[in-house]
Amino acid sequence: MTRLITRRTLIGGLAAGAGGMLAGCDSITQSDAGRSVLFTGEHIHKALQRGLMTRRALAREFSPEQMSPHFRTNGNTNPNTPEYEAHFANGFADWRLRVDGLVRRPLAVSLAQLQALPQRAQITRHDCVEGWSAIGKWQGPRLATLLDAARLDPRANYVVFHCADSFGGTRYYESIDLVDAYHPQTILAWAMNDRLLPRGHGAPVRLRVERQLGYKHAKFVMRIEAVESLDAIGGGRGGYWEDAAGYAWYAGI
Ligand SMILES: Nc1nc2c(c(=O)[nH]1)N[C@H]1C(S)=C(S)[C@@H](COP(=O)(O)O)O[C@H]1N2
Ligand SMILES: [Mo]
Repeated sequence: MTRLITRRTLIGGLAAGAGGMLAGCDSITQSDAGRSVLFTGEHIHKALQRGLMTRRALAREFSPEQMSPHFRTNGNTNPNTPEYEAHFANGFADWRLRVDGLVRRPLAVSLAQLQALPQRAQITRHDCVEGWSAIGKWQGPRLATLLDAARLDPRANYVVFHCADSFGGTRYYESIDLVDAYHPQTILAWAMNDRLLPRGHGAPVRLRVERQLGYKHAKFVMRIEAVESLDAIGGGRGGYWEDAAGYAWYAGI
């Protein structure tokens, strides 16, 4: 698959560009060719910086009065497995969110621990590719907090979400790069509209990645895996709908 720019390569690229510009500046600017090379370098530098700034921009947040009176569910609304039912029946007391893959300290996090981490709440608009939107309030810890606690390996480029539900025997999965993983509004929501996340919306925890379309917001997240490449995940396109229906991996809005 096409490898989109990740935080590491982008920052590496910017640093290399800046170093190149400083070194040997005087001799290069003597010639017209040198000036155009410099100009091009600066141009690329600015374009990269602009791209990164765009990716880091916040999604619009709304006021409580703007919240949708009804927020519909979509896709799977219940994993329908005995394991999930058992977890649901006892309020996910024995459930653990695993954080593993390219991390130095794999984690198994309880719902109570997720609730005890520093929280972020946001009222945002969810846009589904099928043509509906709804405004809701989401609360949970930032994904960044968990990835830092797990000590993400520098080789990691993507974060994969493994879910409890399936379509025709294939578990739902999604992935994002590190720019989105560390975006301030990217949270693991265990609360919606000031209540525990309902089953249909992905209990006990679902991803909110506010700069992207609805199908990226994985529900029923059981495991978070840090990987270097998406090639070995499912069909290699980084997500259930990406593999099954050719949806775009980067679904920016
Ligand atoms: N695990 C899982 N996550 C999922 C889906 C799904 O079927 N299974 N559907 C996606 C789609 S297409 C949308 S629009 C949203 C719907 O979220 P909602 O049910 O809270 O409205 O979840 C996304 N995440
Ligand atoms: Mo969707």
